[in-house]
Amino acid sequence: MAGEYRFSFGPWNIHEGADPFGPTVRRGLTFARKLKLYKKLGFDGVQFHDDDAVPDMNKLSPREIAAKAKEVRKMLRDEGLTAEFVAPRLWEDPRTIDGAYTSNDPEARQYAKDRSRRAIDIAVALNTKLIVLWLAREGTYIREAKDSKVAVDRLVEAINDMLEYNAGIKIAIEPKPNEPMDQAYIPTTGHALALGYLTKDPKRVGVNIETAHVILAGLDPSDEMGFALAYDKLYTVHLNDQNGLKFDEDKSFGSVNLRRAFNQVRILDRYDYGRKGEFVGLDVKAMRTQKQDVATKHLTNSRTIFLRLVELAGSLDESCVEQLTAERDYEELDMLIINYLMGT
Ligand code: 3MF
Ligand code: MG
Repeated sequence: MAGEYRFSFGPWNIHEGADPFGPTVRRGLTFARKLKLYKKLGFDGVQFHDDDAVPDMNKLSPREIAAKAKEVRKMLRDEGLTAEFVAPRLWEDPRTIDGAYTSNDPEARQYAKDRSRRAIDIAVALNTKLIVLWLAREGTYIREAKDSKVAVDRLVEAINDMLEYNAGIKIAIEPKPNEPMDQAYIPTTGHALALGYLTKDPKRVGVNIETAHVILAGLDPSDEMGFALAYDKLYTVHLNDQNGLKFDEDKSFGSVNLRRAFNQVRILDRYDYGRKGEFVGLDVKAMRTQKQDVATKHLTNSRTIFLRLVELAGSLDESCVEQLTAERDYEELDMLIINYLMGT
């Protein structure tokens, strides 16, 4: 299926380079300027946080929010772009310092539910059915601060509220084991899918698997993808790369471990990921050292590496793989793959 893939990224992937220890190092681009870059860079889909589409949405009424989002839909149409998903940004508000859906404060939980409904309104206006939930602050810094059983009940309650609010939406949970929290409640694909099965409509709850988040959990991204594919629950992906157990790096796809990237592409391609309209989503950041006029290379590089790996996955001598597998000569299989990726 090489060449049939459609790619997406979020406007936050073109960024100014601030990190926790230093200020911005590049000029910011307006959302409209960013949109103009998508097609040029080879991308058809736009991932949204709710307030990427409608800035300052907490100051607006539901009707005003929907009207603003419709303007964005027109901007997308003018550029020939599609909205892939909308994610409620629940982690920046003073009310959600100690969690949104799992906060100990009932007012904070209510805010999170209301804000999620507004994110759904925005998705409707942008003509997408997919909602992504990155559960950023749903966890703890210390174990005693929350009750982990109650936290899961509350997550189910919040997801049910969204599923009931709109019967057409699908929810992709984006698991991550830590950061910003010390321990997150939904750290892996298995947790996310199991959570989905506690809701009123498990048919509509799946996952967004991000490479770096899986690595932070000490797991293998292609195996996590296989797990979700077996459940028919891989609604989208956030491809990137990660150099070991540290903060979430969002490096270009395949830039740290080419073989690990190859195996992700191989499983996606083998099971026709994308055929039901799924996007190949990226969640990558340019290095802080990158200068202004070349600060989109992380996007084009990731896309190029993905497509190149699709070709490689497609022309791997599978009969050789099968034979070595049957013989259980995994040392030789190891060498076959390494030679293949080295182009020798
Ligand atoms: C954090 C992330 C997030 C989510 C995004 C969409 C800022 O580690 O990966 O990116 O992907 O909020 O859900
Ligand atoms: Mg992500």
